[in-house]
Amino acid sequence: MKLVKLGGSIITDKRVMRRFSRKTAARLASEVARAHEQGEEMILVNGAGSFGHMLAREFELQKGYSCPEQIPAVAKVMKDVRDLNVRLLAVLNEAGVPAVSIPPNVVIVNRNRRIERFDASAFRRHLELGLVPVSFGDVVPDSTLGFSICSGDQIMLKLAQEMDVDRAYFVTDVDGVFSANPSRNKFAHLIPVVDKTTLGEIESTEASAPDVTGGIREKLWLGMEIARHNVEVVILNGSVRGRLRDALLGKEVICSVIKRDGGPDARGPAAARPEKG
Ligand code: IP8
Repeated sequence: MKLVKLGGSIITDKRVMRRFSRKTAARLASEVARAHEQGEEMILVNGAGSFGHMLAREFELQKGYSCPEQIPAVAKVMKDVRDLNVRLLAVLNEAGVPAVSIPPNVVIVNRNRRIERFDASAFRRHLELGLVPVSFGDVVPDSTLGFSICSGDQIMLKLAQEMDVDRAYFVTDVDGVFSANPSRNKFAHLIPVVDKTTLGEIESTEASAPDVTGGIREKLWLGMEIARHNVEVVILNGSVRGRLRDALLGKEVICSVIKRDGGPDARGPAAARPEKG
């Protein structure tokens, strides 16, 4: 099975509150559809982008409950991220992907910001019917903090632990993991194979304030954890037409890869070649 996370930076305009990048999302949906036609099971996850991070940061929702004023903000963020997920479902269904929503707040309970309970059967039941489950970064109940944020990346990790996953694709708006921010540092270069040693060399590549769910290091740490479950992690640029489709179909694409277990079967430097099927 393949997992695909469509990041908030690619399906929303992160600078403008609640702006859905419909055209890009529709194109990516058609690329997912091409891969889905091949018959492989898929689970999708979408990030929150400007439908979640801005308001969550303003009300410090990532810290958990601190005052009653947060509660209307919790409801608002949960409505907004649900709205984004439904918009994504619409373009996926239009493209021919039988996508259904799995809302995190009903299948996940956190404990101190980490997933404590996860109902994988909700995903399995839909997969058995030939549907494509789509979950998303959300606010969820938290047994110590009242509520907290569960990122799409954390859901990807949980799915890698619980399901029979071969590859996990992270679709962003850059070619992969860079040594530094390429728009600010002319010496920045793409890191084709990311492992624990390269992690220490990566300068923060955040364009602005980091997401409430953490910066590049937190995201890469989660990527390494996913790889420890015998899953190859591919980080690629969804703003380049056809790149996600080609990667899903097993073609060579420009990207960064975290090898299974960060291990010895490291392949080719400038591009990754995911195996067919
Ligand atoms: O965009 C964040 O999910 P992410 C969810 O996958 C909220 O990190 C509510 C900000």
